[in-house]
Amino acid sequence: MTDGAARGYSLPEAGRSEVALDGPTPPPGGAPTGAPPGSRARRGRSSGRGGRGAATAVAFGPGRVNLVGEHTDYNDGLCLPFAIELGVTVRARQSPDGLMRVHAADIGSHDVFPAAAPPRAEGWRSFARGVVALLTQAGYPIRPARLVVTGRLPRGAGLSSSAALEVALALALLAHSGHREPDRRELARLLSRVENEWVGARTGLLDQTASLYGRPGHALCLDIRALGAALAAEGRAAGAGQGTADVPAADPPPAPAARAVPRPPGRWQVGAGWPGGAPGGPATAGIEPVRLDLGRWRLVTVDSGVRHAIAASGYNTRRAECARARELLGIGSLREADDEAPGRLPEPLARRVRHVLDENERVRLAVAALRTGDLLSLGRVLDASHASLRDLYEVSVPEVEETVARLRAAGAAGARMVGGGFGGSVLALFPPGRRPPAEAVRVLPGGPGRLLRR
Ligand code: GAF
Repeated sequence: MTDGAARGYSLPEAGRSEVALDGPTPPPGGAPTGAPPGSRARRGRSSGRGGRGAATAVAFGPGRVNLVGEHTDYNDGLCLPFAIELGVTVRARQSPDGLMRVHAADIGSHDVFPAAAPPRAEGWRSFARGVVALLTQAGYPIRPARLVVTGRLPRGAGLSSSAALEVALALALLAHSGHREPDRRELARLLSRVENEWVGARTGLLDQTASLYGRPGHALCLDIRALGAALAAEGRAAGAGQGTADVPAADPPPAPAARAVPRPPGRWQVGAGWPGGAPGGPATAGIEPVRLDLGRWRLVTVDSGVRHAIAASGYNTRRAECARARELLGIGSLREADDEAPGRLPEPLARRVRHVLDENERVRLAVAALRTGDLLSLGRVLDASHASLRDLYEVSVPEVEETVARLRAAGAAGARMVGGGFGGSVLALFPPGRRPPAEAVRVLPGGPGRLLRR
């Protein structure tokens, strides 16, 4: 990682110094594994305004893989991510001199800033500064701390090292400062604002929600509109999902030829909440765990080798295009767009909206495929999503295409780019008997961001 990296936090040498705390094993005394994040059982011990902080607080934030549902989160749509077992760990201890001191252990990089008023910075430094500033603003003043960051997630590889870092930072800092953990949906929003306001990437809620709500053995069907509506109904946040506050529309790029992606048939209702009666009550509306039972099949990721820095990539342009499409359609979010909406828009906006509509549908199809154990269909959904991201949303690059082709040639039943695009990793689903390439990394659904020690 360079100091100038716009987004995609990582510790490139972490593979050589993997921290024992990274991983799926819940710590002794950690949050009870049966309770969903955000439920009472998971909340911290001290008061919401800060009590006696922990002398040392250690927290883990997982990265994520998104099975399908790309570029739908900021359009109030559906996504199907899972938290992975790899992530970032942050250790917070008392600062000797009243300043925040951050040490990114594996890259030997440091930062020092006043906790009460962090100044702006570039690159990786903007994450810790932004988390401290926004937590303080939200009524969680942060005690000066010495922070050590370690981890194993590759930067810019589409596995959301940024959200992993933000989650680990927030959980460690809250515990160290003696604060009870806020509602995790609100925490996800706050951390997403770190990206928007401090890093310059107009990202949505997908990554932070996946990292905060991961559940071993499960993917999470996120309905961003339902999440926002539940928060609004509880008086916790204004508006519905993330599609309403946007950047101004950018000049649309020239339109290459569109390639139609077959619209998947059928509908499937999501939003039933946690199985067994939503133990977290309304706290879990819009977040539905879906068993990821792969049997002898394997999900792997392969890094395309192209780093993607979201703030600098076309991501913000895509988001602006969606905002413009909404404006032209006279709707508050693309979730309200009907099937004919693309026909009422100029290119490339029509293609962008077509992708969003189809991608929401693909999330429904993927959930249905997982429920029925139809992994061949899941593979086809991955392929269709990739084609749409390449041809309609236009966020692929040649190296990603080569990686997809290589994985398919190796026998993958489906392969697609993951994350914001313009580089990063490719996710592939391999049936039994087919061997992924040597550099492939198996990804398994792990638990949520959590305190490892306090
Ligand atoms: C990135 C963003 F951070 C997410 O909010 C999401 O939009 C994703 O790209 C694309 O689905 O990971």
